[in-house]
Amino acid sequence: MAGLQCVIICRGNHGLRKFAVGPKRLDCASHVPSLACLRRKTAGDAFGVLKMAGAFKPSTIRGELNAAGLRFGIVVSQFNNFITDRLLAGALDALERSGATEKQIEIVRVPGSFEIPIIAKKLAATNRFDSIVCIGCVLRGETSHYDVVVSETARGIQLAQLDSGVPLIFCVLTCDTLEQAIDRAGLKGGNKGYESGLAAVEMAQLSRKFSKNSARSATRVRPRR
Ligand code: INI
Repeated sequence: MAGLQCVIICRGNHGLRKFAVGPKRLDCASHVPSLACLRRKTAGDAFGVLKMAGAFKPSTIRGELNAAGLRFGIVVSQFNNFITDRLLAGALDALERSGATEKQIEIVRVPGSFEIPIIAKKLAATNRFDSIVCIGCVLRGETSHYDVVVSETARGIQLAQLDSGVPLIFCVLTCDTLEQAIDRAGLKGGNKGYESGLAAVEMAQLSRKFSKNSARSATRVRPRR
């Protein structure tokens, strides 16, 4: 197993990071360190891995929350605009607080969530954007229409980002009731638009680090020992 490397992908303060393992511990059948494998290895001592994490800190690549020099697209669905306008305001707030100016942002309005993927894909193909926020709100009705719109919107956005290589941020609320949507557009559940704006900055920065043509190569953050 000597020489094998593994990369743990996690976001922010995600607890999984503490379970990161490297070559020294890769002695199970598969060299991909699954949590199940880790649990087996710690044999009932759930804190064994956590204890080890103090001394074992692989380098980590992160996207800074700094929008300077980045360009953002925002595709907003008009359907349920009572909600989507609030999500848009949240996303713009996050971009502005991250240092973006109006000139760095372009907003495109589409009729409904179902139309988001094609426009996001076209925007991505222009090469003008480092990341694109996709904003919509789908509310469950009495028929299966909801399920079709939700699944096709999510599938379309994922396909478009994988095809284009431009990060597309999924800010499409899928709620059973209007109340649930209101909670997530600025009330009890925070504002998902704001979270998406931050994700757009983080993903744009990360994406630049991994882009072949980028002058800035991936700089690793070395943890302090
Ligand atoms: N579009 C939404 O964004 N949210 C909804 O809740 C919704 N419902 O419930 O129908 C919705 N439908 C419209 C759809 O996205 C398309 O715009 C339409 O089907 C035309 O293609």
